[in-house]
Amino acid sequence: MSEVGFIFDLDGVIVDTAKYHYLAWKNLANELGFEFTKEQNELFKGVSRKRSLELLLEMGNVKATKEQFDAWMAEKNQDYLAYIEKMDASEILPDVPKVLEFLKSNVIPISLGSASKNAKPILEKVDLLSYFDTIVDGNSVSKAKPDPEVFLIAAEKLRVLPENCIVFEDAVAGVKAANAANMISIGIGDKEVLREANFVFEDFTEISLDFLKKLAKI
Ligand code: B16
Ligand code: MG
Repeated sequence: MSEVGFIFDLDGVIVDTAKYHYLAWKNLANELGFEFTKEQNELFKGVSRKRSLELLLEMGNVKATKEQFDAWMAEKNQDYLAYIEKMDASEILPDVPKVLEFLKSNVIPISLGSASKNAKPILEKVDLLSYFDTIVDGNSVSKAKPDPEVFLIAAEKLRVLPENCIVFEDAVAGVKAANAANMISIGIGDKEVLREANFVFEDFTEISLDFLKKLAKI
């Protein structure tokens, strides 16, 4: 049993699927008769599909019956999956494989901790699934980030104490969830936006092997 465990968010950390979520939500908004901007899409990062549709309908001032709501969620996901279908390893964010390889070669357990219900097929598409000892995603949790549930389940599955887990996150809600789980939070993105994180890097190219070794206690 390893002393430490590493947990990766998916969208915004491993791949940039936010652009496909954006296109799919925009298509739905346009169909419902209103615009949806990239700035508005920022609010959807790390947020569950259901909560995202609630926000979208609020933005467009659209009311929905339960049946309509479910149909629009399914429609958005169908649309999103068509974009995902075309993904390949070229969409992996810079230096992610280098970090995963380093952890794997040092036998450090790795988990995914994502809100997405499509996490597994995406990791398969970009050929990274084999690096993960366990996958905790939107199918395994009942409470969305900033609730720590997703990361606490990941720690349990990795059999590592929460305080010995390191979380990579690009969303404010995700950083809050990692902090609430009593884990080390590493923000990937803007220092101003992710100021609650213990450390923040623009991307993985800024993270040195020395820093990883310190985190991994090796
Ligand atoms: P799905 P993450 C999140 O992924 C996305 O950031 C968010 O925009 C999306 O609504 C959510 O997954 C659910 O995705 O519709 O595929 O279940 O950042 O937690 O990896
Ligand atoms: Mg994310």
